[in-house]
Amino acid sequence: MNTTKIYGACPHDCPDTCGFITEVQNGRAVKFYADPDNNVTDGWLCAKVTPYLDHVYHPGRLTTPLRRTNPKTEKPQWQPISWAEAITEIGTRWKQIIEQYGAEAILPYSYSGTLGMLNMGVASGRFWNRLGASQLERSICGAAAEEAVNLTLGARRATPYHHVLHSKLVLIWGHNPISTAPHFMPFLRQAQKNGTQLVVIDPRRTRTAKGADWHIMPKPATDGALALGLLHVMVRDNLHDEAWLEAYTVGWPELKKHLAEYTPEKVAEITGVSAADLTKLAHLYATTKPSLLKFADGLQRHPNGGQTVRALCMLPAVTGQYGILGGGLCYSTSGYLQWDKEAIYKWSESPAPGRVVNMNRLGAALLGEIQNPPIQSLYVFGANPMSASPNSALIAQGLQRPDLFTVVHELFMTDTAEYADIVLPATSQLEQLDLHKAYGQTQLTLNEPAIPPLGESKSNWDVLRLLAQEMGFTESWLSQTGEEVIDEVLAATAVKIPQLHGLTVANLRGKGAIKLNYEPEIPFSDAQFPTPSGKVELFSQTLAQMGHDPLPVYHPAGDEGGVTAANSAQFPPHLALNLITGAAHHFVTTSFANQAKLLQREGEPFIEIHPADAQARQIDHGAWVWVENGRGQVRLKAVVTDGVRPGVVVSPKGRWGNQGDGSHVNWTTSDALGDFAGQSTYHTNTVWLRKAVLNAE
Ligand SMILES: Nc1nc2c(c(=O)[nH]1)N[C@H]1C(S)=C(S)[C@@H](COP(=O)(O)OP(=O)(O)OC[C@H]3O[C@@H](n4cnc5c(=O)[nH]c(N)nc54)[C@H](O)[C@@H]3O)O[C@H]1N2
Ligand SMILES: Nc1nc2c(c(=O)[nH]1)N[C@H]1C(S)=C(S)[C@@H](COP(=O)(O)OP(=O)(O)OC[C@H]3O[C@@H](n4cnc5c(=O)[nH]c(N)nc54)[C@H](O)[C@@H]3O)O[C@H]1N2
Ligand code: SF4
Ligand SMILES: [Mo]
Repeated sequence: MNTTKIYGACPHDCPDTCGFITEVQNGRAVKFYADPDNNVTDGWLCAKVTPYLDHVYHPGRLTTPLRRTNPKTEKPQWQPISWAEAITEIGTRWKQIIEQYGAEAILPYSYSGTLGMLNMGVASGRFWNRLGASQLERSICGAAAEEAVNLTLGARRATPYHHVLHSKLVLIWGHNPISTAPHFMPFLRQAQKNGTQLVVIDPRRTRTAKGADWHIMPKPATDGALALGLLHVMVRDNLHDEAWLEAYTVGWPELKKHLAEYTPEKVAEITGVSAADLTKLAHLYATTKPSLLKFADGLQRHPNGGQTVRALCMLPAVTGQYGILGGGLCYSTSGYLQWDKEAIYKWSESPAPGRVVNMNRLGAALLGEIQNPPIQSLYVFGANPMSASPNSALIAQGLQRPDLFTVVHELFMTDTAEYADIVLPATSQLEQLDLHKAYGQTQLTLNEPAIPPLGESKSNWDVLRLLAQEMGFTESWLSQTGEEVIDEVLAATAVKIPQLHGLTVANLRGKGAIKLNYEPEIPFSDAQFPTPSGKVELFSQTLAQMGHDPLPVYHPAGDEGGVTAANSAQFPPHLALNLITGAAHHFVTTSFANQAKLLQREGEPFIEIHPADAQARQIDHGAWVWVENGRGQVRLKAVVTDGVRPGVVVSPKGRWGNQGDGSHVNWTTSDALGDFAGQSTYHTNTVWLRKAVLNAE
């Protein structure tokens, strides 16, 4: 039988952006595996994506548009409808809403279901801008860190994974790459075999921490103080690189003065890390060169996350480690290639930008925080806010509004889709064209459709083209094919990034990933920092102008936990715990948490609790517990372990309520915003635990 091999790219929210190959016979994918020639993927895919055909051919795939036939307060009932009916109905409702309230009453809500340039980037820009819809502040993930790194270094550039082979010390800070950036690990393990030391800083003994030489467990959200304490010791003990600081930074005198207050004793009190350990780590980091600092976004999902990341970025500067092979910072490569904004968004041909709605405040926004006009329609694609966004109870309440017209474009009947008026079936990555850059490496990978769309499913871009036509928009950039869009964006971006010159969909076909080489390969080894001063900004005038402290400061993070006078007896302060809900090993946020084999491997929804905390609440290992606060509750199975620090409990994100008993960890998480960029603050989450009666309540 005829077999074709099609190259693709993993679209999920992961820095690795692996290349893969699908073998197709008679329009059906029969084999799926890593591209052996891709130097990041290196012949293997992670546990989540290896069984991808189970995802693509999952029996729960949506195959036709659906219209809801009962109230949104009830279990949904659906009637299959044609695409023509669905599009007409959406267009009719939107025209009425625009006439009565204006286009800002429509809110598109998308995030990282796919990271493709076409189906995420262009699909969340062009059509919505032309419509004049509300703008979504996309701050659920790493907005504060991005801003902190950009303001300090001028751009997000990162050492290639393999440079860790040159590091003598690796400091992984609030990051769990075994689960979240798996292709970094073989390089790290090789380095460790060659003698590189690994220090992990995380309140949880993660899979990554288990392989460390030294695991430090600070109190959550105190890392800013920890970093400032390390810097204090370095300066006190004259381990800093004065010459480097003078040549390549601004604000060193101010920072030096500011560090005086972060004494080891005070920092020990704040962080729970002893003064002796703090001093030891400061000496280790400052004297073992090159040393690589690696963090991602989990660390900064706290109210003080922006300033925390600022403080961390000072470490390589104070020790003169930026620009050194095997040293510096490995955060994100996103700054190397930014698509031409006009080609993506078409602002110059659209009405003035609509008002901005912070995605972390979805529930509150739907319930009246956003007025003039109120949100009357929500269009969700590539996101699952009922499971992934914070404070689920409020989102559920908002989505139940009878006057809200909700459209959800999805592959599956997610918790969010269950609140839709209209559900539209989406293609999977094997059925759609897209182009992928990465945030952990610098390859560019074309994803070619390997198989025809399942059922009547359509890609994000194809649906938006239909909607543009329905709304009467005649601009050619709203009717272009995916291939035409990608070619246009490539050509427009090549003007500034010559590495893209001449690239088109046609000539990327059949090639897999191509590596884009940026100069210099060691980030900042040319000592060019694209900040306003051209230097590392220890002191940031820009931050001062934005009303922030221009020096990295530590402020304690707090969460009222929704505790009110009415329920305060139920939630006594001395029994409060901080719940951290980081990445699950077998899901990407909520993607894959409906796949039987992966669910089985992840096990029952659990919460890790320290033996002392378990004992104080009479919770036995394996018991079901209610985890609750004033926002909501979730039932989880207790895992009693010293793998979390006392006072901290851990339960991974990602579960769907409709696969279990209705709730999940985000029923407890806070929708308060962080210090920078409207950042989410999931991990500052005060909860209380109590035994669930008879293990079955
Ligand atoms: N398997 C898998 N991979 C993923 C994802 C997934 O869901 N599953 N999600 C993807 C996405 S969307 C992202 S943004 C990245 C995130 O990548 P990471 O940042 O590596 O992942 P997280 O688990 O969110 O957070 C990392 C660690 O931060 C720790 N942490 C939380 N608060 C603090 C703190 O105050 N101090 C310190 N020191 N540590 C703290 C947590 O315990 C956790 O172990 O991963 C991506 N990759
Ligand atoms: N408690 C807690 N919650 C968190 C976090 C945390 O650390 N703790 N992390 C947050 C972070 S870092 C992130 S990035 C967010 C991610 O939040 P979301 O972007 O909402 O991510 P997912 O939950 O993976 O939902 C993506 C959805 O898009 C769908 N999808 C995939 N591909 C396509 C497509 O091509 N078209 C369409 N129409 N749909 C598609 C998938 O089926 C899936 O249901 O979650 C956040 N949620
Ligand atoms: S989720 Fe990450 S590691 Fe897994 S296949 Fe996709 S890009 Fe690779
Ligand atoms: Mo994320």
